[in-house]
Amino acid sequence: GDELMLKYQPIVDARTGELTSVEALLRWPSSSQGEISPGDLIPLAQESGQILALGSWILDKALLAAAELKDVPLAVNVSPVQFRHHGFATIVSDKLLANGIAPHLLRIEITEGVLISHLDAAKSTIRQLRQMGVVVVLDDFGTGYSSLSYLQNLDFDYLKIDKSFMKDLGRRQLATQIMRSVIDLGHSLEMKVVAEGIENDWQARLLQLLNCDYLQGYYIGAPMPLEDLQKFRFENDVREKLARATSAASGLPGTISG
Ligand code: G
Ligand code: MN
Repeated sequence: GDELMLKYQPIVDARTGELTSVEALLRWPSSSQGEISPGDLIPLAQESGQILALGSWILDKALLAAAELKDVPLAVNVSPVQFRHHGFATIVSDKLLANGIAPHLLRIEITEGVLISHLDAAKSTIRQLRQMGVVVVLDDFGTGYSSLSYLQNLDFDYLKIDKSFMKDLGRRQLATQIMRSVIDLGHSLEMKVVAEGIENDWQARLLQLLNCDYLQGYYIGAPMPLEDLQKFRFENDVREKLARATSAASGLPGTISG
Protein backbone atom coordinates (compact mmCIF):
# COMPACT_ATOMS: atom_id res chain seq x y z
CA GLY A 1 0.00 0.00 0.00
CA ASP A 2 0.88 3.66 0.12
CA GLU A 3 0.56 4.19 3.84
CA LEU A 4 2.94 4.83 6.66
CA MET A 5 4.20 1.65 8.23
CA LEU A 6 6.73 0.38 10.70
CA LYS A 7 9.42 -2.09 9.79
CA TYR A 8 11.36 -4.09 12.33
CA GLN A 9 15.11 -4.63 12.37
CA PRO A 10 16.77 -7.34 14.48
CA ILE A 11 19.48 -6.56 17.04
CA VAL A 12 21.61 -9.54 18.07
CA ASP A 13 24.08 -10.48 20.76
CA ALA A 14 27.51 -9.84 19.21
CA ARG A 15 28.91 -13.03 20.69
CA THR A 16 26.16 -15.57 20.12
CA GLY A 17 24.08 -14.06 17.32
CA GLU A 18 20.99 -14.55 19.46
CA LEU A 19 18.12 -12.10 18.82
CA THR A 20 18.00 -9.74 21.79
CA SER A 21 15.72 -6.93 20.63
CA VAL A 22 14.07 -5.33 17.63
CA GLU A 23 14.00 -1.71 16.48
CA ALA A 24 10.81 -0.29 14.97
CA LEU A 25 11.61 1.98 12.02
CA LEU A 26 9.16 4.26 10.27
CA ARG A 27 8.63 3.70 6.55
CA TRP A 28 6.57 5.52 4.02
CA PRO A 29 6.45 3.39 0.90
CA SER A 30 5.53 5.80 -1.84
CA SER A 31 5.13 4.34 -5.32
CA SER A 32 6.54 7.40 -7.07
CA GLN A 33 9.60 8.11 -4.94
CA GLY A 34 10.52 4.79 -3.43
CA GLU A 35 10.82 4.61 0.33
CA ILE A 36 11.07 7.93 2.11
CA SER A 37 13.35 7.69 5.08
CA PRO A 38 12.47 8.81 8.59
CA GLY A 39 15.31 11.28 8.16
CA ASP A 40 13.13 13.15 5.67
CA LEU A 41 9.76 12.32 7.14
CA ILE A 42 10.35 13.56 10.68
CA PRO A 43 11.37 17.10 9.63
CA LEU A 44 8.36 17.16 7.28
CA ALA A 45 6.00 16.25 10.12
CA GLN A 46 7.73 18.76 12.33
CA GLU A 47 7.16 21.59 9.85
CA SER A 48 3.55 20.67 9.29
CA GLY A 49 2.83 20.51 13.03
CA GLN A 50 1.96 16.82 12.93
CA ILE A 51 4.97 15.48 14.76
CA LEU A 52 3.10 14.75 18.02
CA ALA A 53 0.31 12.95 16.20
CA LEU A 54 2.87 10.97 14.22
CA GLY A 55 4.84 10.13 17.36
CA SER A 56 1.74 8.93 19.12
CA TRP A 57 0.78 6.79 16.13
CA ILE A 58 4.27 5.25 16.04
CA LEU A 59 4.15 4.42 19.74
CA ASP A 60 0.67 2.84 19.45
CA LYS A 61 1.69 0.80 16.42
CA ALA A 62 4.96 -0.28 18.06
CA LEU A 63 3.21 -1.39 21.25
CA LEU A 64 0.82 -3.54 19.22
CA ALA A 65 3.90 -5.15 17.66
CA ALA A 66 5.47 -5.53 21.10
CA ALA A 67 2.41 -7.49 22.21
CA GLU A 68 2.92 -9.86 19.27
CA LEU A 69 6.66 -10.15 19.91
CA LYS A 70 5.92 -11.17 23.51
CA ASP A 71 9.28 -11.51 25.27
CA VAL A 72 11.45 -9.70 22.70
CA PRO A 73 12.19 -6.09 23.73
CA LEU A 74 11.17 -3.46 21.18
CA ALA A 75 13.03 -0.19 20.59
CA VAL A 76 11.13 2.88 19.40
CA ASN A 77 12.67 6.12 18.11
CA VAL A 78 11.22 9.22 19.74
CA SER A 79 11.69 12.66 18.19
CA PRO A 80 12.97 15.55 20.31
CA VAL A 81 9.63 17.36 20.08
CA GLN A 82 7.71 14.35 21.34
CA PHE A 83 10.22 13.53 24.05
CA ARG A 84 10.20 17.08 25.39
CA HIS A 85 6.42 17.33 25.28
CA HIS A 86 5.04 17.72 28.77
CA GLY A 87 3.87 14.43 30.26
CA PHE A 88 5.71 12.18 27.82
CA ALA A 89 6.61 9.63 30.52
CA THR A 90 2.99 9.50 31.69
CA ILE A 91 1.78 8.96 28.13
CA VAL A 92 4.23 6.07 27.76
CA SER A 93 3.11 4.60 31.08
CA ASP A 94 -0.58 4.80 30.07
CA LYS A 95 0.08 3.21 26.70
CA LEU A 96 2.09 0.37 28.25
CA LEU A 97 -0.76 -0.37 30.63
CA ALA A 98 -3.40 -0.16 27.90
CA ASN A 99 -1.45 -2.65 25.78
CA GLY A 100 -0.41 -4.94 28.62
CA ILE A 101 3.31 -4.52 27.89
CA ALA A 102 5.90 -4.82 30.67
CA PRO A 103 8.01 -1.63 30.82
CA HIS A 104 11.31 -3.50 30.50
CA LEU A 105 10.21 -4.67 27.05
CA LEU A 106 10.14 -1.10 25.76
CA ARG A 107 13.28 0.81 24.75
CA ILE A 108 13.09 4.47 23.96
CA GLU A 109 15.80 5.66 21.56
CA ILE A 110 16.60 9.35 21.65
CA THR A 111 19.33 11.39 20.02
CA GLU A 112 21.40 14.15 21.51
CA GLY A 113 19.03 16.57 19.81
CA VAL A 114 16.61 15.85 22.65
CA LEU A 115 19.03 17.26 25.17
CA ILE A 116 19.92 20.51 23.48
CA SER A 117 18.35 23.49 25.26
CA HIS A 118 15.97 21.58 27.55
CA LEU A 119 18.48 19.60 29.53
CA ASP A 120 16.66 19.61 32.89
CA ALA A 121 13.35 18.56 31.38
CA ALA A 122 15.08 15.81 29.41
CA LYS A 123 16.89 14.60 32.50
CA SER A 124 13.68 14.37 34.44
CA THR A 125 11.89 12.49 31.64
CA ILE A 126 14.78 10.04 31.35
CA ARG A 127 14.67 9.49 35.11
CA GLN A 128 10.91 8.91 35.10
CA LEU A 129 11.13 6.42 32.24
CA ARG A 130 13.95 4.49 33.89
CA GLN A 131 12.12 4.45 37.22
CA MET A 132 9.20 2.82 35.43
CA GLY A 133 11.60 0.21 34.08
CA VAL A 134 11.68 1.48 30.50
CA VAL A 135 15.13 1.19 28.91
CA VAL A 136 16.60 4.43 27.53
CA VAL A 137 19.02 4.38 24.61
CA LEU A 138 21.25 7.22 23.39
CA ASP A 139 20.97 6.82 19.60
CA ASP A 140 23.32 7.95 16.80
CA PHE A 141 26.11 8.50 19.29
CA GLY A 142 29.07 10.43 17.94
CA THR A 143 27.27 12.56 15.37
CA GLY A 144 26.28 15.48 17.58
CA TYR A 145 28.30 18.32 18.98
CA SER A 146 28.68 17.68 22.68
CA SER A 147 28.37 13.97 23.12
CA LEU A 148 30.76 13.69 26.01
CA SER A 149 29.30 16.42 28.18
CA TYR A 150 25.85 14.87 27.81
CA LEU A 151 27.16 11.55 28.97
CA GLN A 152 28.42 13.20 32.12
CA ASN A 153 24.94 14.40 33.01
CA LEU A 154 22.59 11.68 31.94
CA ASP A 155 21.88 8.10 32.71
CA PHE A 156 21.37 5.93 29.69
CA ASP A 157 21.08 2.17 29.69
CA TYR A 158 22.42 1.72 26.16
CA LEU A 159 24.76 3.59 23.89
CA LYS A 160 24.17 3.12 20.17
CA ILE A 161 27.15 4.04 18.02
CA ASP A 162 26.18 5.77 14.80
CA LYS A 163 26.51 3.84 11.58
CA SER A 164 28.83 6.48 10.08
CA PHE A 165 31.60 5.01 12.25
CA MET A 166 31.37 1.64 10.53
CA LYS A 167 32.56 2.68 7.08
CA ASP A 168 36.30 2.47 7.68
CA LEU A 169 36.22 -0.15 10.37
CA GLY A 170 38.86 -2.77 9.65
CA ARG A 171 40.19 -0.70 6.76
CA ARG A 172 41.85 2.10 8.68
CA GLN A 173 43.66 1.72 11.93
CA LEU A 174 42.38 5.07 13.19
CA ALA A 175 38.71 4.15 12.67
CA THR A 176 39.28 0.95 14.58
CA GLN A 177 41.00 2.73 17.47
CA ILE A 178 38.17 5.28 17.74
CA MET A 179 35.65 2.46 17.82
CA ARG A 180 37.61 0.71 20.53
CA SER A 181 37.66 3.90 22.61
CA VAL A 182 33.94 4.58 22.20
CA ILE A 183 33.03 1.03 23.21
CA ASP A 184 35.30 1.24 26.25
CA LEU A 185 33.81 4.63 27.14
CA GLY A 186 30.29 3.18 27.06
CA HIS A 187 31.34 0.26 29.23
CA SER A 188 33.14 2.40 31.76
CA LEU A 189 29.93 4.42 32.13
CA GLU A 190 28.07 1.15 32.71
CA MET A 191 26.17 1.20 29.46
CA LYS A 192 25.63 -1.64 27.04
CA VAL A 193 26.99 -0.78 23.62
CA VAL A 194 25.14 -1.38 20.35
CA ALA A 195 26.76 -0.88 16.93
CA GLU A 196 24.38 -0.12 14.07
CA GLY A 197 24.97 -0.18 10.34
CA ILE A 198 26.93 -3.47 10.24
CA GLU A 199 27.09 -4.43 6.57
CA ASN A 200 29.83 -7.06 6.34
CA ASP A 201 31.73 -9.80 8.08
CA TRP A 202 34.85 -7.85 8.97
CA GLN A 203 32.86 -5.14 10.72
CA ALA A 204 31.03 -7.79 12.69
CA ARG A 205 34.24 -9.56 13.63
CA LEU A 206 36.06 -6.41 14.69
CA LEU A 207 33.16 -5.36 16.85
CA GLN A 208 33.23 -8.78 18.50
CA LEU A 209 36.94 -8.36 19.16
CA LEU A 210 36.38 -4.89 20.59
CA ASN A 211 33.78 -6.30 23.01
CA CYS A 212 30.77 -4.56 21.50
CA ASP A 213 27.65 -6.05 23.12
CA TYR A 214 25.07 -5.94 20.33
CA LEU A 215 25.02 -5.71 16.54
CA GLN A 216 22.46 -4.28 14.12
CA GLY A 217 22.63 -3.74 10.37
CA TYR A 218 21.95 -5.21 6.94
CA TYR A 219 24.56 -7.93 7.57
CA ILE A 220 22.42 -9.17 10.45
CA GLY A 221 19.04 -8.36 8.92
CA ALA A 222 17.38 -5.45 7.12
CA PRO A 223 14.28 -3.73 8.51
CA MET A 224 11.38 -6.05 7.63
CA PRO A 225 7.64 -6.40 8.08
CA LEU A 226 6.55 -7.89 11.41
CA GLU A 227 5.51 -11.21 9.84
CA ASP A 228 8.99 -11.62 8.38
CA LEU A 229 10.59 -10.77 11.69
CA GLN A 230 8.49 -13.44 13.40
CA LYS A 231 9.94 -15.93 10.90
CA PHE A 232 13.46 -14.49 11.36
CA ARG A 233 13.21 -15.20 15.08
CA PHE A 234 13.09 -18.90 14.46
CA GLU A 235 15.02 -19.32 11.24
CA ASN A 236 18.03 -17.17 10.50
CA ASP A 237 21.69 -17.75 9.70
CA VAL A 238 23.19 -15.05 11.92
CA ARG A 239 24.96 -17.50 14.22
CA GLU A 240 26.67 -19.18 11.25
CA LYS A 241 27.48 -15.84 9.62
CA LEU A 242 29.14 -14.56 12.78
CA ALA A 243 31.18 -17.75 13.01
CA ARG A 244 32.29 -17.33 9.37
CA ALA A 245 33.11 -13.68 10.08
CA THR A 246 35.53 -14.83 12.74
CA SER A 247 37.69 -16.62 10.22
CA ALA A 248 37.25 -14.09 7.40
CA ALA A 249 38.51 -11.14 9.38
CA SER A 250 41.79 -12.42 10.72
CA GLY A 251 44.71 -10.28 9.61
CA LEU A 252 42.68 -7.19 8.73
CA PRO A 253 44.33 -3.86 9.47
CA GLY A 254 43.37 -2.74 12.93
CA THR A 255 42.65 -6.25 14.10
CA ILE A 256 44.67 -6.00 17.25
CA SER A 257 43.80 -8.27 20.09
CA GLY A 258 43.66 -7.28 23.72
O1 G B 1 20.40 5.73 13.48
P1 G B 1 19.02 5.77 12.95
O2 G B 1 18.02 5.12 13.85
O3 G B 1 18.63 7.15 12.51
O4 G B 1 19.15 4.93 11.60
C1 G B 1 18.27 3.95 11.23
C2 G B 1 18.26 3.87 9.72
O5 G B 1 19.40 3.16 9.24
C3 G B 1 17.06 3.14 9.21
O6 G B 1 16.41 3.93 8.27
C4 G B 1 17.61 1.87 8.61
O7 G B 1 16.90 1.46 7.49
C5 G B 1 19.01 2.23 8.26
N1 G B 1 19.89 1.07 8.34
C6 G B 1 19.70 -0.05 9.06
N2 G B 1 20.74 -0.91 8.92
C7 G B 1 21.62 -0.30 8.08
C8 G B 1 22.88 -0.69 7.53
O8 G B 1 23.42 -1.76 7.80
N3 G B 1 23.49 0.22 6.72
C9 G B 1 22.94 1.43 6.43
N4 G B 1 23.61 2.25 5.62
N5 G B 1 21.74 1.82 6.91
C10 G B 1 21.09 0.97 7.74
MN1 MN C 1 17.41 4.35 16.28
